Amino acid sequence: MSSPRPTTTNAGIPVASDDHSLTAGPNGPVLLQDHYLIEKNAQFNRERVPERVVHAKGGGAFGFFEVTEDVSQFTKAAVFQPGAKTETLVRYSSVAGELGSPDTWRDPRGTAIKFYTSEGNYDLVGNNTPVFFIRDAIKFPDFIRSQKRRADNHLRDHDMQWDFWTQCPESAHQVTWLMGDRGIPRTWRNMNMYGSHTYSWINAAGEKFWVKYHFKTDQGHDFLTQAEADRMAGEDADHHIRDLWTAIKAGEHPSWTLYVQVMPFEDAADYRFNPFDLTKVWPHGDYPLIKVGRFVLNRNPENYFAQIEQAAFEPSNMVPGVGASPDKMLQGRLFSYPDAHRYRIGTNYMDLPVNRPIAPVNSYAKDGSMRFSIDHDPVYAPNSYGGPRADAAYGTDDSAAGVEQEVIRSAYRLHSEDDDFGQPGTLVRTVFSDEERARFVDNVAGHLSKGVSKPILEKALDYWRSVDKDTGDKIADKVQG
Ligand code: HDE
Repeated sequence: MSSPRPTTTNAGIPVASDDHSLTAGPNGPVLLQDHYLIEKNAQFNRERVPERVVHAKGGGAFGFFEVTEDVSQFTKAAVFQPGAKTETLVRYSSVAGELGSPDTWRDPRGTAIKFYTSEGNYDLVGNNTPVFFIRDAIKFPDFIRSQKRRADNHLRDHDMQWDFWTQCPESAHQVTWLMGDRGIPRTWRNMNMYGSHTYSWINAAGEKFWVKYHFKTDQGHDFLTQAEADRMAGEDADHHIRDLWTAIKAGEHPSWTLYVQVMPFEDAADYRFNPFDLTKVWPHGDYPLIKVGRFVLNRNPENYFAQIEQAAFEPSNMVPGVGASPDKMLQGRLFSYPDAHRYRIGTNYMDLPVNRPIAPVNSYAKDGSMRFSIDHDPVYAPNSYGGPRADAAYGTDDSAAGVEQEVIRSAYRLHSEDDDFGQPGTLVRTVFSDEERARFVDNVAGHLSKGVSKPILEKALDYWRSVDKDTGDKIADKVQG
């Protein structure tokens, strides 16, 4: 019986069978002539692209962002103008684990957002915590290697993790978050998203501000205890992917409220903390949260590979009205992400449907492997044939103003209250509840009790006593008792 919709080869040619290869007689050898068999298996061998070197395991969904307030005095970006509604994609991820690793390992969670704006794609590639482990991009490969696997036995190793952390005391703030309740969110719906870095905003009059983004979960914060997470790792390693997918499918659309902290441009020079140091927050008492709008997820991907695995986020995608800052981590990331995508997905990754902007692309890029777009003449600039022209009006957004002129390798200039242990100490003493502090002590002690050598353990106990003497002593009692 003829099929109304026959299977075809990739060239669209109908094929005879998906069950039997072409052989010389029923028991005979397979013929090289069966090019469909070859195409099918060759394609299969090439189904994977390299997994992300960090943030490999994740999931995501589409939705929209709607501006409910008026922040036009701070930025001219179309995506943040009153009433603007923009299509979005978000990808959540854990950091250290590979593609198949359990969603519930203790780890920060990536919260990568793509806004398909009328002025081009705006990517805000953040985490579920407002700070990070290090403050200079040159340490990033070392940091990540200490969190992933050893060279000899291919195992993750707590000794290696604490060795790095204790020698980089700027990690204390993020490690405190990590060992607290936020280290294992119950679901992705139950966590906040942060831009983490300081960015600049530019308004229509050309005035600049420093800004930090906070997306507060409307579902409420919730977490898994270490014991719950350990059990879940065995029962359902895909717990977070499943939760988001199932909620959206059932019509429960999770949402977040976006707030920003805005610092007047001139405040940066003398603020009590270095405002560009990614290991620090700006206390809300100094710079209160200003509401901007609502972020909603309402559509599951149709194809995980095409829309999530091949999604390419890059902090360098900033639209007019948004700019960089002198944060050394952000500066490093402006290079790293497009570089990762060119290697991992291919030169023309921006042509893929999930990465393609809704705004017209008038770039002079052309050719390269797997070019989908049909490029037209003129192929060079400047030209006399009506090709696109760069516009100096957009130049004001580029400067990470505040840059010092001298070319040096140095630590940040310290502001009056800058140190590594002050903010994590405040977090433990005044933000954590008594119950969270008790769980925190258990989490750290549990972590330090697995495979950490004596000298590194001593360093780790000093580290925690520097964060908070009493908490450090309690951790020491648990580990040594
Ligand atoms: Fe990333 N990071 N990162 N990172 N990161 C990647 O990009 C990197 C950092 C974050 O869902 C990689 O496509 C450097 C901070 C998220 O697709 C890579 C530095 C924050 C994701 C990379 C950092 C992040 C990544 C891996 C130090 C939060 C997943 C493959 C300067 C504020 C995005 C890839 C997604 C992914 C580099 C630090 C968040 C290698 C060099 C800080 C959410 O390019």
